[in-house]
Amino acid sequence: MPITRVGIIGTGVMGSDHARILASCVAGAELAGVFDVDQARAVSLAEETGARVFDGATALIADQGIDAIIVCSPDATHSELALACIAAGKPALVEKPLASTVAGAVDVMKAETTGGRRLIQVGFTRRFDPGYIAMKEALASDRLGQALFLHCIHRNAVGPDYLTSELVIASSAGHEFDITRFLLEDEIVSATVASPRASRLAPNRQPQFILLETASGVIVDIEVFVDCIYGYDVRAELVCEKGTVSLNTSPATMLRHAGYDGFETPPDWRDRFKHAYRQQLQGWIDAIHGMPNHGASTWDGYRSMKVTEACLAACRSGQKTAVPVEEMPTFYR
Ligand code: ISE
Repeated sequence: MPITRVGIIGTGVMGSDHARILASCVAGAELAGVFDVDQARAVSLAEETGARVFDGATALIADQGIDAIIVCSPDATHSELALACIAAGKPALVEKPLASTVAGAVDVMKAETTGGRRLIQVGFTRRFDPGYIAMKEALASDRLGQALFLHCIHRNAVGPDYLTSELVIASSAGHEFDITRFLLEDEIVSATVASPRASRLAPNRQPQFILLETASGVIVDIEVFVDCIYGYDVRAELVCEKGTVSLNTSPATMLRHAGYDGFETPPDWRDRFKHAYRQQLQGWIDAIHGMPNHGASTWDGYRSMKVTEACLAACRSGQKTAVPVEEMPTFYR
């Protein structure tokens, strides 16, 4: 089996998680290099995993000992690093969002199309979650009839300080935009956003309630609340003509202890989507080795950015904002 030597740019929460998954349970890959602007953080991960420490993202991408790259640096650097990977002709798994603006996503799409090779996979991990996959299969089986509503809830225990109300849309709600497109195989055509008052425990950003319409006429509502305190809670229910299908949020075991009866809510997404993160990395490596790629493409990253920008405009205007539909380029079919 060929071995792909992977380099990771950004060794914070997600970079370290990917590194540990790669080092422990992905076949056909090895973690070969890491870079972080905080060198001490990169060194500590390198000591744990045996990877080499690089002193710059450019050096890591160009190095002959690195075959493929995972980009986990701050969101604002994603598109620039994706462009550098394309220029070097190396596959990259780029954490979501693909870019911080639609223009940035367009640049990546143009470069990839011009290069003539699909090199970028966007880290929309939920596409690898068994729950969402089962929802998609239930809809496709036609037992339920056509979809009418998709209800989504996205709650984090405590969001990081840098997450503003606006960044929450790209960073958190972006997952919901992508999973809507994945589940319904439909495009989002409009967005409206309303916000309640801020929680007194997180006065610097507001929760969001996003209402989307799809081209075929499905209504999608999304609650995004990144400061719910009690844990990581992601839910989805698809309401169709003859029934519904929803994510089962309870884990395999229930706990009864000291007056408590129920299941524990995971602290964050790494635990909740543990299986999906592994499948995503294995799928990415398998695709590099020639298997079909089931991950989100640059086109998917671009369409999510279009919805993000429409939501930002809707926040400012208080109006429903259109997301013009475009035909998917043949290159991405
Ligand atoms: C984070 O980047 C994620 O990917 C999580 O899934 C999401 O819940 C969180 O809000 C984001 O900041």
